[in-house]
Amino acid sequence: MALEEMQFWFTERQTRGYRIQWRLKAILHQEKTKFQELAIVDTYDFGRALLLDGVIQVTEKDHFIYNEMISHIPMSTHPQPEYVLIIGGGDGGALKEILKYPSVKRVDMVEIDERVIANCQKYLPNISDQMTHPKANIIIDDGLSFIKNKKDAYDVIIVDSSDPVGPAIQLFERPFYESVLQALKEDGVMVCQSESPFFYEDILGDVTKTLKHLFPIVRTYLAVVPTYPSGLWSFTLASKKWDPLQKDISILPEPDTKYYTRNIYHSVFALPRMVDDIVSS
Ligand code: SPD
Repeated sequence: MALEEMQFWFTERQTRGYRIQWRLKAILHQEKTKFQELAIVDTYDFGRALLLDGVIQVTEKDHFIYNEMISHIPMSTHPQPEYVLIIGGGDGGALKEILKYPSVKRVDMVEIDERVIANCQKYLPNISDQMTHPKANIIIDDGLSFIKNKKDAYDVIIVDSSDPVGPAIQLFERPFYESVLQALKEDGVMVCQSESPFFYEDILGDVTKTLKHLFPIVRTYLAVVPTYPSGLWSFTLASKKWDPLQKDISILPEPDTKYYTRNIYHSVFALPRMVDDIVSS
């Protein structure tokens, strides 16, 4: 047997015809939780990674790109974000970014699977280390049932979900977005991850259409996340009052980040034609 074949590879299925392979140093932990298959693996090129149902969610090497982009764009769009809700986000990466804003008084983070939190705290401490911050309020609950009872409660809501399969399906559907609308204050801003425009244009298109029915301002932006399929990743921001395209970037804060800067704040909304076609149709 050739040496290459004896090595230890994990295959992540993306579509019926496309898979990504990761060479692993070790599987550090594996369990079936109440909601999903969870694993923490140690990869050769991306460090440790969290997998849910066989899909990479976050890696030590590039987590900062996704977490900064899902957090700083909406946080900088709102002039004074004080009360923030994260739905999902059990690795704690988005929470860590949000806590960089001195205006924040409390961050509620609602994660359905307590095992995600426990394992990220144990195996990915560099990402999850702010979960014990005094302003962080960690709630183990289903995102949809939690948000249904909220009204005019949040300045910013971040939907940091896994792909729309398994427990995250409902976070891509209209009843959930209606509850988000109701839970936001009168000038609130929400953002969700809306998948790869390259592989999942139907998801990005559907999310955009649904949010345009509910919010006066809907903007798509992009980032390059190497560990997600195609690398090109979309986020959809919906706002009741503040339009990121009208923002004066000279007044934006410049938080301590590795990817986000206030100079890219506007540029990420400039869409390639193939993406613009998806969200304009
Ligand atoms: N294909 C994987 C996309 C995962 C996006 N969300 C990850 C959430 C990590 N907090």
